[in-house]
Amino acid sequence: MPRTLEPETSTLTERFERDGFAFTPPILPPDLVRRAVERMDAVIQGEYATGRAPCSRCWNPGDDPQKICKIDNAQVCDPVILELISHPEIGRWAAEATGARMVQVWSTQLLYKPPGGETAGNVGWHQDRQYWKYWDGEVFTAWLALCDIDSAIGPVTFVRGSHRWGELSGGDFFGGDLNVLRGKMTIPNGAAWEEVEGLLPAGAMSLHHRLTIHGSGPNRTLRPRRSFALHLRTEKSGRVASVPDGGYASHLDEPGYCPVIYRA
Ligand SMILES: O=C(O)CCC(=O)C(=O)O
Repeated sequence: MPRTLEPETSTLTERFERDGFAFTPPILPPDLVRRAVERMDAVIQGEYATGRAPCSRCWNPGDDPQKICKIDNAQVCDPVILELISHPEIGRWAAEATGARMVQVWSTQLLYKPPGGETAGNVGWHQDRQYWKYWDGEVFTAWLALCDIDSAIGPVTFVRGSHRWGELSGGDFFGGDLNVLRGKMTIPNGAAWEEVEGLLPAGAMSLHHRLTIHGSGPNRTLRPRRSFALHLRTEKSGRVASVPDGGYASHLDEPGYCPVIYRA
């Protein structure tokens, strides 16, 4: 059974290192969250204020309304979304968690989990690293809550300490059956699988390590679950030139695509 974290006295850095994830208080201005929600809906409907399309979309108007909608790099479609993902507080907290001197957004995902409680909205257990072989070193994820995230809405759920288990096979972002996927992931002898839900008020953020196992279940509320996942890099990261990036790490020199959001 997933459980929530008890109140804690440890710092964000200690929690990130110990658990492989950490949560912030609300850090985004409510007005920015409100405007971003409006523009998120426009992008989902295929309306791009800049005239530029996202690099990929896994859901289009007319597709199954129960399915999770994932749109990659929507910051190029709309200046409000760029403003959201560039907010300096995101960089400041990400730097605090990791001790980084520089934080850059290198890719983003708009994630809309529709209400209705169907498993088509699930995100299967996975480690981000399995999709990021073209990076070496410090790359990780910040997940922005654009609405209140409670247990019923299908929060991102993290497996505590799994960032110490190395790279595992069997994970799949698009695998809808969390129990089947869990059975496919062989964890080290003696390790305990402890799930912790990322329960966040709107405007707050979770951070997770590239090896932390995470996924999310159905949205059993009547409200959509709205969020952005930002994939971040620090000065301790580097491209593995021999591994193709599918275009995902090819825009680092474009501030309107991959903004640097923190410098010490
Ligand atoms: O939004 C979710 O449920 C999962 C997001 C995710 O996989 C990520 O942020 O890396």
